[in-house]
Order: sequence, then C-alpha cells, then structure tokens
Amino acid sequence: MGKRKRGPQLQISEKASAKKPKHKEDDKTFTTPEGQTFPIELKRYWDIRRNLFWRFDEGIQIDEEGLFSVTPEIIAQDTASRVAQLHNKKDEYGRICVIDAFCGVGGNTIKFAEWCEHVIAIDVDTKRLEMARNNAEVYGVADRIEFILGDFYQLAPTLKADVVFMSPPWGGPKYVNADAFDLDSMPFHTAQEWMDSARRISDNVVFFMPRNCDPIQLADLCPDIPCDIELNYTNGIFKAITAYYGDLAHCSSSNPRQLLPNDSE
Ligand code: MGP
Ligand code: SAH
Repeated sequence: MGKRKRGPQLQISEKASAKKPKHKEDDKTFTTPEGQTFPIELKRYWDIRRNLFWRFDEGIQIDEEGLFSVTPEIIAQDTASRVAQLHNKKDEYGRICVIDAFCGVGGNTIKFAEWCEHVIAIDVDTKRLEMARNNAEVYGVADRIEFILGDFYQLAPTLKADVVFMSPPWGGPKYVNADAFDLDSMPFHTAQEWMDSARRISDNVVFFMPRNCDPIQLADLCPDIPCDIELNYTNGIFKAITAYYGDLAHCSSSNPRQLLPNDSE
C-alpha cells in the first residue's frame, strides 16, 4: 500500500502542556476529531475509513474491534450482490433472509439490507450492536434489519434463514503474522464448529476468512456440498478470502438487484 498523507481532520494526540509532561502512552494513541482515542497501530485502518464506509463522515460509529475487522464496503457489496442471486433460484416472489452471525459495526449487514429483503444481525457485544444499528440508519436500511444481542453458537438452533454469513473474530490484526492461519485455533470455536452451527440453519453459507488461510481446508469444511473460493481485493491489494457454499457456490455477483432504502417488500 502506498504511503498515506495524514487526513486533514486527524490529530495525533500529544499533550504539550508544560504542567503535564508528555506521557509515554501519548505516542501510542491518536485522537479523532470527535475525540475518540485509538491505539496508534490502528491508524492504518482509520486512514482508509472512507473505504470501510463510503458514508463514514455522515455519522458512522466505530470502536477498536470494529475498526480493524469491518469488511471494506466494496467487498461487502460484492458478497451481498452474490447472495442476492439466490433470489433467482426461488420463485418470483422469493424473499431472501440472511443471517449476519457476527455483525460487528454493520459493514456486511448494511450491504445485505441493500440487496436482500431481511437481515438478522447478531453480535455478543452490546455497544457494537448499537453501533451497527446507528450505521444502518445512516445508510437508511435499518428497517430491514432485526438486531439480536447474543452468542451465535447458542442462538443457531433457534434460527431460520436462507443464508448464513460468518465473519468471526480472527484473533486481531496479528493473525497475519502466521504463515498460515489455523482454522482450528480461532478464538472461541474452530471454523468447523462455526460451520456446523451454520449448516443447522442452511447449506448456503458464506465464510469471510483471513487471506493467509488455506482454501483447500476451507473447502474441506463441507466436503459434501459445492464450495467456491473468492479472493477479495481492494485497490489491487489482497485483503481476505470469501468462501461460498451450497447453492451460493454457483452464483455470481453480476445481477443488479439492489433494493432501495424503505422499498416495500
Ligand atoms: P488486515 O490484514 O488486518 O489489514 O485486515 P490490512 O489492511 O490488510 O493491513 P496490512 O498492513 O496487513 O496489509 C484486512 C481486512 O480483513 C480488514 O479490513 C477486515 O475487513 C478483515 N479483518 C481483519 N481482522 C483482524 C479481522 C477479524 O478479526 N475478523 C474479521 N471478521 N475480519 C477481520
Ligand atoms: N463483518 C463485521 C465485522 C465482524 S467482527 C463488519 O463488517 O462490521 C466480529 C464480531 O463478532 C465482533 O463484533 C464480535 O463482538 C462478534 N462476536 C464474537 N463472538 C461472537 C459470538 N459468539 N456470537 C456473535 N457475535 C460474536
């Protein structure tokens, strides 16, 4: 990635007062114009905030985990447009319900709500779930989303939907230090456990995974159904891998079936 200029609104927090000597930690954080302080390691994500949310400046809310794990909007759009293709496999009145099992601050949820009739957005973190709701309002699509606070693993047996999208925690930005991302060492549950939970709901599963994971292992999570692996790029830079299972393995992201905010269903 090329060197980025510091954004005009960004201030690196430096307490220059003579009375208050600069603390060591000050070099380790930066402060946004809204007064939010983040660790300096996250500045590279802040610098591309408008690629994460094209409408970032219209009131998007985000926290540390949200910043480093939100799906860039161009990738979230590709995924949502592909999932919307399932519409063609149902009857002409077919409605698509998508579960975003780990919604975070709503990067994927918002795009699913633009392309599909109903989204169930789940997160265990109260604050991030509220941020996702706020961010969906910024995009004018909150009315198509049901927000649920809870653990997807526990909720899965009670849920029904056409598609399950999973973008779980990968263990933070340090995931990239490993030569190969180990699907068995994800936080909380293995990739296979998350997949088994999702398939209780539908075989149409989407797994958003680190770019250093092995595509063969991803396909082997479901050896009995088709799988298609997509490499996700933004501005020519390899960012992540998306694996599509079930009927979604045969879909593409070319159909312009975008729903407008507040479209009647
Ligand atoms: P990255 O590799 O941490 O950053 O995340 P980047 O911009 O490639 O930096 P580089 O300097 O390493 O090249 C790339 C993308 O993966 C992020 O923008 C997120 O969409 C996604 N992502 C990163 N992490 C750490 C997570 C995570 O823990 N969970 C999920 N679901 N997505 C993540
Ligand atoms: N795709 C999202 C980012 C997801 S980050 C976006 O584009 O914004 C992963 C999220 O999973 C975090 O917000 C974390 O709080 C949530 N999470 C972790 N364990 C969970 C669980 N068991 N059930 C539901 N959500 C969980």
